[in-house]
Amino acid sequence: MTLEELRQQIDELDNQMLDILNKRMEVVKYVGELKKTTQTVIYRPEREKQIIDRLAAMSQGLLNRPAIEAIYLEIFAVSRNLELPERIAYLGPEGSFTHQAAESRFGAMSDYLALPSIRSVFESVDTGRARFGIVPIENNLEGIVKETIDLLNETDLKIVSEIIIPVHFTFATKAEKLSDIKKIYSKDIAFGQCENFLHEYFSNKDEEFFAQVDSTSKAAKLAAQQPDTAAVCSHIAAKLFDVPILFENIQDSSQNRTRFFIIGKDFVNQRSGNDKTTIIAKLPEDGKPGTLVRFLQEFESQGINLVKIESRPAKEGDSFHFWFLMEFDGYFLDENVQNIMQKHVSDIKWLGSYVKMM
Ligand code: PRE
Repeated sequence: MTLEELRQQIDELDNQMLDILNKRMEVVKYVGELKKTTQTVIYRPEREKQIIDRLAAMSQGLLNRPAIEAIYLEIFAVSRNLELPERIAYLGPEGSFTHQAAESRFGAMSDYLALPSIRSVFESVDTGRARFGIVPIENNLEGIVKETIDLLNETDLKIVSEIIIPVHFTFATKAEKLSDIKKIYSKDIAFGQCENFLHEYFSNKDEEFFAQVDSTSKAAKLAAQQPDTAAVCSHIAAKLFDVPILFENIQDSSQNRTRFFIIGKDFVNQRSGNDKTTIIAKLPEDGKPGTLVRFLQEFESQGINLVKIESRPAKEGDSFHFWFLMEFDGYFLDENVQNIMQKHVSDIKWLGSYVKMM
């Protein structure tokens, strides 16, 4: 077959696809109208995951799960915008990993708001300036993001969903040769996570050669303005600021992943059957040893799989009081989860139950 003939086939298939997509959007519009009359929330992460799971399982062609996911997340983003345009706030600047996480879930079409701090993302959702906010919660090498946990404690916002993305760093520069580079910009954490690469190529450089800036996207912006410098930054930042990528995946560990929360106001997910719940527990300080152990044992006796526990200082008074962020498998209305939540009504703050992404 000739290229012309193959392209003709593609055109015919595209016509059919457009027709089907338009039909899908007609149905989505009705869903939107129905939701408006019943005042139901537009974004349903558990339903989106269910659709992707089903299609990935039945796909018999060349499209694998990541490909299906990439295509469908864009379709869902268009659908949601058709139902009701919703603004998404994220911890900026543009090109940050949080931006990458936001785009991975809300697609290229959404209305985004890049904000300078985690607190400002919480505030924008709380005041209704944005419907959802994206904030980092933990990195598997660096640990928990304390500011996010503290704000979940302080505010009444809920966790809508989690996003887990692999953290890949790139080395981007406008310089022709490595020997032309006078300075490398990046964030402290990024330098730390790419030590082996930097040591291999730039071991003879002094400390000033490695210039710390606030974010990896700022690093990319500076490297775009100064051709004799380089940036250790995200792929999305290098692309955004048009800095040629010289090396991809320069991080020490290929297991490097960051988990983000999508936060929302007055949001309750429906049960998906594969859920995780996050709570804050403030146990009464009765001075007797074993309060925490007894609390944890209740999870075991209810058959609940506890997956995370992080302690945070209560910052009250002058003694060492702590509260805990805890995560476990299950939905908040499951009977065994309710057994614990009812018993500890005044000790537990429920932060959300949402579909598990890993
Ligand atoms: C739809 C769109 C947005 C939701 O996040 C989930 C699914 C879709 O496009 O399939 C439709 C819809 O609004 C819904 O099923 O509730």
